[in-house]
Amino acid sequence: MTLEVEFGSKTYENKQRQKTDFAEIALELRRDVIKMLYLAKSGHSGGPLGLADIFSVLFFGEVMKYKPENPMWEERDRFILSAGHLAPILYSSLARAGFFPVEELKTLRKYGSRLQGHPALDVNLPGIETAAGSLGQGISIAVGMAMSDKYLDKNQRRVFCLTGDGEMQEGSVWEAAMSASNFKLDNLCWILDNNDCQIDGRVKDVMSIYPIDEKFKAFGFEVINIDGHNFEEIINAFKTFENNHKNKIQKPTVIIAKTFMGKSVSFMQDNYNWHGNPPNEEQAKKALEELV
Ligand SMILES: Cc1ncc(C[n+]2csc(CCOP(=O)(O)OP(=O)(O)O)c2C)c(N)n1
Repeated sequence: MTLEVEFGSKTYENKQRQKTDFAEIALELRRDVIKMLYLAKSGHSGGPLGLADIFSVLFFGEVMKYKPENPMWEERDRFILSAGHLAPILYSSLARAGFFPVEELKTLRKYGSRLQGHPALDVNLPGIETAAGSLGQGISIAVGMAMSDKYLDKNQRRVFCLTGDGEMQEGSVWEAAMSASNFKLDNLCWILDNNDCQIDGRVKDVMSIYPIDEKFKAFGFEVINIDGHNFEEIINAFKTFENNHKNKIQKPTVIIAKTFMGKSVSFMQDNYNWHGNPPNEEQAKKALEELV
């Protein structure tokens, strides 16, 4: 019997929540990721699963300001997914936040879909601020946005940007880091997904980026190290960034989040072979059985 996949239509408000609420949302996001990847038959499973806890707080815990019914609201904070291949977790979060119908998640990577394998701009998917996928570029775009907010428009908006840890091997990210610090971008929150996995191995074995917190400190960042699966630590990290911005500390903030690729699916967790593969039917069934 083939696996029947339904997404339902449940959406969640962006508001202050208890840890148990975040756990419930993160579970829904992880289930979405498995269903989307199974239907798409291609794409990245591991990274998106590892980010569900952080995204549940970022999008549904009143961290970012946004209005799903008015995606281009002038006062919104912007989120840039520099590691564009992690798109499934962003699409799931945007759909569950009400930016577009949850049902559309089943079109991931299909011909003509607005949910391309990497975020695209020309498909006009609400909530997408820039195209991404060529690693190392999104963070520079985020720096440019933060500069224009702080110095040209002089507004109170913030820019949140997520890079992968393998992505840190791209030279351009370090130009972005140097610029963010040079231009005192206290409105920039850089989130580093530190799962120590990349496409073909452990980050420390392919080309080590460590000690990564010392490098960011040397570049002039306010550095916050967290367990990216501990809701209290995630919530506190974003609060610290909020205060850093309010207090105009004149430094960018980086949250270095220790995560597991494939988190919560036993046969995917901490296994880099799941960087860029979808589950087959049997694997999707098993994953969904575990994600309850
Ligand atoms: C400039 C560029 N080079 C190579 C790739 C191919 N690529 C996509 S994801 C990836 C690995 C990225 O590793 P990481 O940022 O750690 O992501 P994770 O494995 O945790 O999903 C590579 C090499 C790309 N998208 N862009």
